[in-house]
Amino acid sequence: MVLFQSWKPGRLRDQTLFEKTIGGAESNVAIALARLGHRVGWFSRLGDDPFGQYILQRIRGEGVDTSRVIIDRHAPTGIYFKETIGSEEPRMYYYRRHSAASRLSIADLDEKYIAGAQFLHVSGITPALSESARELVFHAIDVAKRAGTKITFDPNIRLKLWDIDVARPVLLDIARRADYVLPGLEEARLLVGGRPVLEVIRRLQSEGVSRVIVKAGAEGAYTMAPEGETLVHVPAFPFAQVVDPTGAGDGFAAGFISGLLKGKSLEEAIRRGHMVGAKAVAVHGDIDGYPYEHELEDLEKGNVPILR
Ligand code: KDG
Repeated sequence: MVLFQSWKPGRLRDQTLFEKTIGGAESNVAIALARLGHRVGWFSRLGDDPFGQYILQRIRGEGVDTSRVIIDRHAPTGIYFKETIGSEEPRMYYYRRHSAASRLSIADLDEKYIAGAQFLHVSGITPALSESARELVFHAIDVAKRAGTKITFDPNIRLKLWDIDVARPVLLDIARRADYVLPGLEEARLLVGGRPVLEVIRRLQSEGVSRVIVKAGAEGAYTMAPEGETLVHVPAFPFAQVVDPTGAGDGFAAGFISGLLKGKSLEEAIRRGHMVGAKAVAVHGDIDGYPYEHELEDLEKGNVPILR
């Protein structure tokens, strides 16, 4: 989607100036992975309009393969506005009903493309867009599973798009099929209930979800081996200030996938996820903070940047 965000905090209704940029969970992950030096593709449907052209240019400009993107002449590109009031979590206002992306369907999938990938990243947003988009997500997962492509899944629960009672069975169904499930703690609680992290993870496991990595913001992340007893805690990477938390979870997913692609252990991959997430929250915008590989390496080594 095209994202309109204002630099001045305050109610959306009082804003007069907006910056035009882009956002969207899956494209955020793709961009962050491309910056880390990985070969990555993203696909969707975009309207045959200036916003669609803009999104394509931006994502392509990041080095993401957009060759499977479909330009839809019959529906517009989705847009959204971000409202930031003080230190509250930003609020999103979506204009995406009947958008080109909501018309995604099984016929749009290049199965060989998915089968040729090492990872397929799925968000819980696309299945919320329409029945046909939901079918596409399940089909892509089936193709990936048959091909041995690993699946990462971030539930990205968006209650503005669907009711939790409708969302829950769909998201749990996807989670059961995924190799790595990356919910925020509150999202995991929405899915299965429970309070302490250990209880939440156990509940997800008893739902048939094999590997869960629960993100708990500044506390870090928690995971547990499928048959394990002990909770593994990976502390967050220290960050000075949260300017805008949007896009942090997508950054985490990208850092995590990047770590696995580099053959790192699960804990190291989670740490890499934290580092990308920490960079994301330090600036406005969903994608602006995602680091390049050399910046991440500096961070890992504790190198102090020369400023002047
Ligand atoms: O994870 C960040 C996304 O929420 C944001 O980029 C926009 O995809 C989006 C959504 O639907 O909220």
